[in-house]
Amino acid sequence: MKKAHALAGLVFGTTLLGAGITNAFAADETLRSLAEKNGIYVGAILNSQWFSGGLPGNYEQIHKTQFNIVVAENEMKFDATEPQEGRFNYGNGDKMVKYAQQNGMRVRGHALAWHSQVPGWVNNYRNDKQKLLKVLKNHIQNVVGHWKGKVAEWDVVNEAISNNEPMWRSQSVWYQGIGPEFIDSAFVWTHAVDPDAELCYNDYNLEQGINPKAKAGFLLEQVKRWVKNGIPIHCVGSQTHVEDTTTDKHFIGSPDSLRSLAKELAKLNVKLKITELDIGFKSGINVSKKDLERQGQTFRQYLDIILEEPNADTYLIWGVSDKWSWLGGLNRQKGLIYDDNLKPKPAFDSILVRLQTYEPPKDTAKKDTTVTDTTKKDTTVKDTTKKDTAEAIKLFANHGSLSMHLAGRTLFITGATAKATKVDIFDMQGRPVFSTLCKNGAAELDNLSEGFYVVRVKSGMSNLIQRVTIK
Ligand code: 9MR
Repeated sequence: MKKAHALAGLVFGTTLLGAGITNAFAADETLRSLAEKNGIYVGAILNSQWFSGGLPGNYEQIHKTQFNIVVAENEMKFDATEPQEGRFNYGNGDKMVKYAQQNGMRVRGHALAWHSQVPGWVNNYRNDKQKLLKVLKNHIQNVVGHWKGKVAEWDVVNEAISNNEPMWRSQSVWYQGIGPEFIDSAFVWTHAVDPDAELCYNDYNLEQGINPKAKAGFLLEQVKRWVKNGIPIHCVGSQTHVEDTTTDKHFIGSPDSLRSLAKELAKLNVKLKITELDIGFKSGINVSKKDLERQGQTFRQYLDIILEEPNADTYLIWGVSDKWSWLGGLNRQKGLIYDDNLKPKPAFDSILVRLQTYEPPKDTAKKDTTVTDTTKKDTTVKDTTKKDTAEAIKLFANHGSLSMHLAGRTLFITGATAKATKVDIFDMQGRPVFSTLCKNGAAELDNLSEGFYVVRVKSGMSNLIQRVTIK
């Protein structure tokens, strides 16, 4: 279309505004602003490289713009915080807590009692139950005490169930030396130090069904027992490290299975959180655009659990960019939502669009993440994130004054700063439908069938997203 036509159309388009565009969304939305609108937390770890300043500047900018919850990849683990007996090292953890406070983010603590990343000196006490009890208690008292009021939730116990059989993980130093009651004790000690913190049991392969032979089925029985016995457990963290498609029966899981776990936990007043999500492909295979779109749909299906289940509030991804991901060690690749160059992948779009299009059922109130008391009368959890959030978003979202108007099937764009403006159309599930470059202020949407869509217009650093009705 020639420029003169585009301008004429713009006036026309403006007069028709309202016929096509549903003003359901504000411009310049991020995962973070939309997460807050939906009353949930959406986050990603800070990769270990961040702590030593080894990441490009846009990594941090993306992180604080898009996410409202953070966890350290390795820096709050036992070996990092108590490398030598009784000598605590909080440097890296403090750095992350400061970053979170400055950017109005919630902090997750990971992890207190875990069989892995335990320093050698602990293993020396493998056969001394009394000493191991003292070691674990002292660790919890110091670490949780140090970050009391700053770390909003803890993975108190991580991966205590064996991988494929429904039983305790017998190789754990804590299990071997103390017995399964190390779990009960760890929760009680943590709660005693910080009664306001939300306390989780965290594990993987929990998306594989809740029958007694599956890991989640075994866990569910334990959670019932803990709740009955008054053990202060408030949440189950499902790590959700899954493979895009797999034929290995040990790894076949589904969002539906995880949803059924959420529903069972709701009966016990316990939350479900997705804490370490990645959806990898096998290493070495060629990953096509179609594969990445399917991956996006799986990300969206797991997000639906968090949006729709009243006792689910957190969607945390185990990394930002495929370039810095632990997945290679598992023979998987490309499991995150930004590519190696920190460009958003189709999975990012699926999540963004789903956060925009989700409408809670009419009779349900918006989720309130400020109230997280789920089990005990005395465990109300304070929310430390909300107040700075709006400010942080304003600070870091660098957007222009783009606007769009739809007239019939022509989309008119004003305020674009870059030479070419990219227009992406998604369906209401976040599936990409159509993309085009708009060079003269207008784009034709002739090929779309009637219905609701989400349009994203990108011009340089500016980003505008709106829902449209094509008639
Ligand atoms: O991403 C972490 C990686 O850098 C470490 O080398 C690894 C060591 O165990 O731990 C990774 O994080 C794990 C998390 O702490 C617990 N769940 C599984 C995660 C991926 O292995």
